[in-house]
Amino acid sequence: MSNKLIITAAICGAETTRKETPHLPVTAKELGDEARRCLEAGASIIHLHVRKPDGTPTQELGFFRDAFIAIRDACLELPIIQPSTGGAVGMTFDERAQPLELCPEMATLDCGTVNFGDEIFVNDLPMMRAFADRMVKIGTIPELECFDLGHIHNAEILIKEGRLRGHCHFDLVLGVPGAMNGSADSLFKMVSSLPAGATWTVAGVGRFELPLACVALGMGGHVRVGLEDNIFYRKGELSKGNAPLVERIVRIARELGREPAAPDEAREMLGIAKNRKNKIKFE
Ligand code: KMH
Ligand code: ZN
Repeated sequence: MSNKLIITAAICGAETTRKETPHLPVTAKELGDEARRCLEAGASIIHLHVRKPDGTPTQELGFFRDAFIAIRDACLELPIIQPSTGGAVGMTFDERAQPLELCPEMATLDCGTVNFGDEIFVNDLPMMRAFADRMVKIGTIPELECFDLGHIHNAEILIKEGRLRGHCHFDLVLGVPGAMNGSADSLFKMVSSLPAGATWTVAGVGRFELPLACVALGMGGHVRVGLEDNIFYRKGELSKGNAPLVERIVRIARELGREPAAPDEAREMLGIAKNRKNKIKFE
């Protein structure tokens, strides 16, 4: 089993605004350039949301296609482009599913309804089943996003129903107000509840991003950082983009004897065939 570290860069998100940070990439060109900087810094997965020019979150296919092309054209080596099927709170299944038209190598599959700040992010089981079936049909690997302990058990329902076969990769998102908090104890509980053989990434929200990443590095997990989850480099200091957050994780990981995985190494660790990228529908 590889000791390498898969770093996901969540470069844009649906909630972070340009008002909060001027470093947020919004246009396809900005997303492409930001993905290149993150790849060069050591990320192998780009978790992707897209925006309209005024910054409004959207799941429209055209915006995703433009961003996919911009990322492909900007990067020397193609990272795993992982579009969100979560979108923004309040979007319908049909809206959210649009990026699957591009046959991505990987996409998020949100594993349960959850309080999301003052709002509710709805992911009922019928919706989860529909996303899982669509992804299996087109050969897209789901990243099972869990915001709470019960979400892992929801994913297990999909596994028991035979909807998810093969390797499972989880993204444990901790620190969303209203969901599982950002303590190390929460991470331990989540990890000890995962099905045998699963791999996992931690995404700590806000001030929990760095400490949870450090815990995950020591536990053998993988790490997600980026302006979707956290806009600060340190207290009171905005991160000048996503790459400085990736670079810091690489420095810490190397001290612990963990090298960042290149995209093809990450593909192998996640059970994505090397030539699967040829099936992405860029045009
Ligand atoms: N924007 C959040 C409501 C995902 O990407 O799948 C949902 C989200 C999860 O970001
Ligand atoms: Zn997301």
